[in-house]
Amino acid sequence: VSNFAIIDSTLREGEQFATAHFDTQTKLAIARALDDFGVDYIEVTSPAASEQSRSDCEAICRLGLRAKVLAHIRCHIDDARIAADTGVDGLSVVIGTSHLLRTYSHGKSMAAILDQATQVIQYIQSRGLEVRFSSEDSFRSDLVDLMSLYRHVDRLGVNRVGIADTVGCADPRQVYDLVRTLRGIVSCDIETHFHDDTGCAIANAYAALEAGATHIDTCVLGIGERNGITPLGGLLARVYTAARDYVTGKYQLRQLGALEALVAKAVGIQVPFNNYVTGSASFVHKAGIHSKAVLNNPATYEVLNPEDFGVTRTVAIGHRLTGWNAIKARVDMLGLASVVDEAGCKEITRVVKERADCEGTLGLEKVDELIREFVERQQQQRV
Ligand code: HCA
Ligand code: CU
Repeated sequence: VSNFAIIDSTLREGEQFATAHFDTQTKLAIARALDDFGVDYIEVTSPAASEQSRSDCEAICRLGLRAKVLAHIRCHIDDARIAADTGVDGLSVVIGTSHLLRTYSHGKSMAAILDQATQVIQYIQSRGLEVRFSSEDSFRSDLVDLMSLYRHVDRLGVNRVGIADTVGCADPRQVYDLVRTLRGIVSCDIETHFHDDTGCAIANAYAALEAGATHIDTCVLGIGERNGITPLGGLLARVYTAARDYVTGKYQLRQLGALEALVAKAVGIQVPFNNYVTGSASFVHKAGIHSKAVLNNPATYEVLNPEDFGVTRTVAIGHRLTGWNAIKARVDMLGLASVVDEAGCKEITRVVKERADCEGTLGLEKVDELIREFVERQQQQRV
């Protein structure tokens, strides 16, 4: 899993998110932030979608980013012509292949899809651009039809084929099997795209990497159609556990929080409390047993090092599950180690638990106050 490229689709799939509407300045800001973060590709909305989409695509290309810019298009020659003139590095072509989409969406047979794909791919190649060919709803498409289509486009010399779980129905085992099968059929790169309707978007992306996928689609915060796709931060957290040096070496992980804040603001949402890495609760340790161990060695209850991602851990101490080791760490932090011994810490812990039992969780200031009151009482007794 330690050699793959990220195709971030916040400016394409993400634009399909319920509350998204990016103006030009916002698109440019997001594109720059993605580039600074280090994603390999930035995918943008089809320039054929609207006049503004077309000129915004050109503006993004003019930024001269290190990341390659891809325009997402329907498998249609008119869309390809418009997109090829914008200055993008490549085109991501997609067409629905499942029976449902062929019947209720575009109405084309597999033979007609093959013809159309050939025309569009050859046109894009004649323009000297990178080309990816992907099928929508891959997991509900006929396997034999799908594989013969991919074999055909691979022979045409596409740079990548893509598989998409458009409806979020696939599980990691199915993903592994499909990508493995495809790996044996095409020689080009393999891109994958996973929706999160049933909570498998990160696990599926990871399974795809294990099976030989080379490119993964993400969106910042996982935004996209319905409840979105594989989140950029969550995917990197997952891969980090297996290939830390690769992930920390390639991506500016410390910028994740700022990148997410930018996108959250642009679409008018809050970063969820349980968001991977950057959620408000993601590095809060609470139970006394956990706190003690984390204070001794954070690896006991942390599989991600928050410092690598530019976030900090908190050991919550003002509650009834607290422990004296956690209180002692606070005492030390306040520079009171020489005046509060172990017995003192245990006494303060008893008071914190008693207060929390009747008042609920105590803020850090309240805990500090209880520590200082204890110190004062002790000093008075000495006088
Ligand atoms: C879409 C559908 C898509 C395409 C994915 C791809 C999907 O909104 O056009 O191009 O690989 O989920 O199938 O996002
Ligand atoms: Cu999608």
